[in-house]
Amino acid sequence: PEIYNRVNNKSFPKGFLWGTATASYQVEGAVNEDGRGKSIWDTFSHIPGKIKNNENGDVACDMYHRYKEDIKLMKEMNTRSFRFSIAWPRIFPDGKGAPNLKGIDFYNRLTDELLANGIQPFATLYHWDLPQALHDKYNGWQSRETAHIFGEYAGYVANKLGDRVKHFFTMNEIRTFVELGYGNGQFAPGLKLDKKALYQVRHNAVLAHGLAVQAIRARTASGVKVGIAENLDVPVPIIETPENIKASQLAMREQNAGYLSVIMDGRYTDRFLSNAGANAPQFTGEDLKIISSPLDFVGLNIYMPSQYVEAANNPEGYRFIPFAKSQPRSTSEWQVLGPECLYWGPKNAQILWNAKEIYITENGCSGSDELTADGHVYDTDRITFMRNYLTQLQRATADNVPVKGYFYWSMMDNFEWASGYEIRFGLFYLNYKNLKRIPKASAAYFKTIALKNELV
Ligand code: GBH
Repeated sequence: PEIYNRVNNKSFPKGFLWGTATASYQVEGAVNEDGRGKSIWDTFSHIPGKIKNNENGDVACDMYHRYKEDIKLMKEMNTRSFRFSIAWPRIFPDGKGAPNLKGIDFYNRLTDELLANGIQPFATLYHWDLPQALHDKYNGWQSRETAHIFGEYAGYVANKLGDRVKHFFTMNEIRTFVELGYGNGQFAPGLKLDKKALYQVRHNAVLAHGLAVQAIRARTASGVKVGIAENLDVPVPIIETPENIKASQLAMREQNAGYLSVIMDGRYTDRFLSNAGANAPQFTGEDLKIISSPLDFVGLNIYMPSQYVEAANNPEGYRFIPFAKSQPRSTSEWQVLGPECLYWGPKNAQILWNAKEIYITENGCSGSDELTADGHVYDTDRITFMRNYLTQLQRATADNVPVKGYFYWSMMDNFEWASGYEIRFGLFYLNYKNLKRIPKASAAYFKTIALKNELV
């Protein structure tokens, strides 16, 4: 009977927010305009061999100049929210000190244009473009000083935009920029730190998040909401028995111990600290209070199950099950497909952390996306992906999990970090020769869902 209800109730809650997401370095371009400083991604992407085909974000989608046209496309697609990020080096070219007013002016214009078109702005303060000056002077996230400077920057921006932007995310995916930027060197700044130094970077980054939450609250009027957009590892119960569901919850807390768990729980788990041993970060009780400053909402970036999991008679209480070789995948090497993560991620976030307001801040897949001679992109794979994943999200909302909105990643194809422009996630196809935006078949699909507020 439960399954019968599930397939027949297709609607999302009233007021559910449909939107798309982007990030500054991936879409803006205009890297030398209006006083923007350099970020670690400008440096990194210009080092030969770091990025597929040695591409970079110098021009990207040129959204810096084309945002009005893009906002029209968002509106036509029936999306009523847009998640973008603010480039720290546009605001503070050296990371701190005197603000660059032309930088803040760009985000003022972007915000005003969104609101004039009935689209709610959701602003992320850090999507990985750390000012190069802070890397040079303080070793970036290796120092606590950077965490404090981030707090000041976040407070400044929220103060300037908070009369119109009502939702701020401190950071996007701490896990990703720390592990890939400072652990395996695939992302900027390209470091491979030893274990101890890496634990300290993780800690400094979550501390920076907490300091930003406090600064935003101190410098905005009530009505401004603060959260984070974190890359949640979602262990999915292989079979949905009560024992396996319990195991998925134990596993989820541990898999996110250095990130969302410490932010939501205000403590590192015993297992996290014992695994770290002598490499554990230096921190104080006061740090933990700052890190766990209460949030108004939680943003979850969910693309895949981290693993499948089952209950086990071992000290952990769970065991991971490896993906089958033939598990469906996208064109991104890392992306295994398993739609149930869009149910279990928010569901277990509600159970573990009592989350009262959840947004899916990113979800999407990359595809082969070929432009036909007559100008179409028939991305049937992406439509199938969305239908499967959104079915699980709808199931979560029907189960009273407080998911308030969904942002597809991404509004358009863009600079996919170390994969350059080869990997495409967009609802709009980017023709990089002339920068034209071409709606894919999935854009029409999303438009229908957003209009009806139900699965189609
Ligand atoms: C998001 O990360 C980002 O927020 C966004 O900027 C990006 O464009 C989008 O996804 C699509 O990738 O190479 O095996 O070490 C998604 C989570 C985490 C996926 C890091 C890729 C690298 C795995 N990402 N992961 S691996």
